[in-house]
Amino acid sequence: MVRLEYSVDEPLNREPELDKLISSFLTQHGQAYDRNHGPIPHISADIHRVGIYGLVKKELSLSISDLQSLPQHTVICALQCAGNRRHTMRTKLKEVSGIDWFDGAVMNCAWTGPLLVDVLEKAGVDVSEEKRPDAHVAFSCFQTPTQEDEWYGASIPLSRALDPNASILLALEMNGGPLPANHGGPLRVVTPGIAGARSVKWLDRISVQMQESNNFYQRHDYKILPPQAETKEEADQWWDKVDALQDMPVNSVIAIPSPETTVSLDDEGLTEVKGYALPSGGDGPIVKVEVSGDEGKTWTEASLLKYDDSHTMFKGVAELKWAWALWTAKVRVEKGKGRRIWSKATDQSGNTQEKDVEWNYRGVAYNGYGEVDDLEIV
Ligand SMILES: Nc1nc2c(c(=O)[nH]1)N[C@H]1C(S)=C(S)[C@@H](COP(=O)(O)O)O[C@H]1N2
Ligand SMILES: [Mo]
Repeated sequence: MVRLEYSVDEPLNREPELDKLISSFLTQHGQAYDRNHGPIPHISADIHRVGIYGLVKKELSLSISDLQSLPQHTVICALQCAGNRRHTMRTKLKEVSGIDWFDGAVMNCAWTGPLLVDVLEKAGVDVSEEKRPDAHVAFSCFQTPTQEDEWYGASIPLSRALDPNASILLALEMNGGPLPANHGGPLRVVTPGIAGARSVKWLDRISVQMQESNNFYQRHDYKILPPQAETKEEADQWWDKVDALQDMPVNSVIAIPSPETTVSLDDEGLTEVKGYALPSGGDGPIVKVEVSGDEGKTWTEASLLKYDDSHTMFKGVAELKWAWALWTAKVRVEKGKGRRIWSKATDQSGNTQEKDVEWNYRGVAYNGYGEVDDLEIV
């Protein structure tokens, strides 16, 4: 029997303090958020296998050592819950349904394992060219029941899964060590640029199929419903009509200073602001972050911290297009109470944040300006 930690009733969901989160480019285990829809299974890597099924020429059952013997790739990418920043949507716009995430439901890690596309090619995708645009790759974990279903599952379009530039991994390692149980060990999917919900942990099965995963979390959650869906009953009319959320939007967050604190200006009348920024889907990296201490009248360009990988075990191995950018800026803010600072990120493809975004019932994909409120500037 697999040992379980936590329960369906009280799964482990937590996020780190923002100042700790941005203190290193690679998020260490222990500083990363946890998001679970059920208990955490502790699975032995010696006996775990993943099955590749569905529309493939040859079904496969691969052990962890089979996966280790395929070419290994390391990808540095952000993994973010679609509900990150939900608290801001809830407080600035109106009440939403879901865990009250602040701005810390994101981690930036180096993930290592075989590419999904290599494993799919090993099995041989058996879908005709004309059907490929409508096909999906579903990921399933049958280890434990979840709050809303008997299992956990998600899917992504087959076209994305087969794109060698999508860098989708079957991750066996996190930051150079074995994947910890709470982050999906011994095997999870990592879908760079795509909502964390699709990065299925404790992966049991990969299936090529013509329908999306029929798991609750693919079909009835993690979607940006239109604003007229205001109640659970109204939302129920919309789940089937709206596409599943895949790519996450460009975003930025201010980690320092903290809200409701007193901030003193330096000799030049400036204060230091720090945070992180995330590109939209595959449109990274982040190329610019701007910060305003006067509610958008003027903007100061932040410095993006350069990640020096020369002393790390990941030297030169990973491109940074999927990673977050850590940034720092000095901005002018008028002395007084109730001051606020904003941040605005732009990625390589020119996607940039707007001040406000439209409300949605589940409060997912919030990406209005990064904001820290209620500062007292002295
Ligand atoms: N099997 C399984 N995989 C899962 C989940 C889950 O509850 N069960 N949660 C998903 C969600 S919603 C997110 S945001 C990420 C969280 O990954 P983490 O717990 O490593 O932070 O895992 C995803 N994969
Ligand atoms: Mo999530």
